[in-house]
Amino acid sequence: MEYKRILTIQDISCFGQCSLTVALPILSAAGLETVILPSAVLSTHTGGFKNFTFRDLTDDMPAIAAHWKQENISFDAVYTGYLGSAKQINYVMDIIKTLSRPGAVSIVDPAMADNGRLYTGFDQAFVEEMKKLVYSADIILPNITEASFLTGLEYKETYTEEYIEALFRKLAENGAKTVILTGVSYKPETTGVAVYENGAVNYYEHKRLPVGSHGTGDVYASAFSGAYLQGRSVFDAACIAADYTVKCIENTAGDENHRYGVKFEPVLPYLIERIR
Ligand code: PXL
Repeated sequence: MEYKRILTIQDISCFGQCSLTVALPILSAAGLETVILPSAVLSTHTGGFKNFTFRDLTDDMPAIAAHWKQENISFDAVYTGYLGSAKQINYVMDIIKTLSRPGAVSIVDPAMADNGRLYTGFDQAFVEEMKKLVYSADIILPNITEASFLTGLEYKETYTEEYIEALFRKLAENGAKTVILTGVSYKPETTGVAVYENGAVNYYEHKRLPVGSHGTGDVYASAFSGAYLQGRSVFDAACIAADYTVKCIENTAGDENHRYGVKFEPVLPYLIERIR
């Protein structure tokens, strides 16, 4: 396998098994040299914890990027997740533009919303900036809530294929290239992903576990990025990431004290085996 270097930009939630504490181990396990740029440092993630601390690192970004430029540090891929401020998104776009190697890929998870609502701390101004990053990226991984905020189409909890196709059409009209839409479910017992590539939509359906777990979007996007950068097709990487995420949820289900994240670490050998 080729040794590639990926930069991932997202927050450090010190406790809570999401964002960088998930992305760094998963990308490393995938065999990639993983460079991190923390967008913010929080004591915990914002889903279900009260009184979390939040240090925005927006103002550190230009100097970090300038130093990397001076050192001729560049990347085969940039993968972004939860970002700390609307202003930061311009810096992130500049980093992608100036520090990417020729042929590098940009992967954007617009981690800002779920279940029909924006995460605590985000507003419409943030969504407007996120649109610029999303529509300039090579591959995006929104969930249905994020796709509805990005397109302005109504959020629907139950829907048919027409709604999903309308989301893809609008995303593509606005400039999206390849889209992996997560959490697409037409039946109560299954869920899955819909992959839009070169104008065609393909589905990967798998069982739905009856527990909602935090951080699974980050597990999914990280596993996808690892598999894709190791040469899998977009669709294969989307399937591998889905199977790994299901295994992580299964490995956590039943532990009522562990609802803040998934126990993804013991299942890493499965992911490594699938990627190899
Ligand atoms: O998993 C997405 C995520 C990442 N980082 C922080 C979050 C969330 C989701 O709520 O709060 C800080």
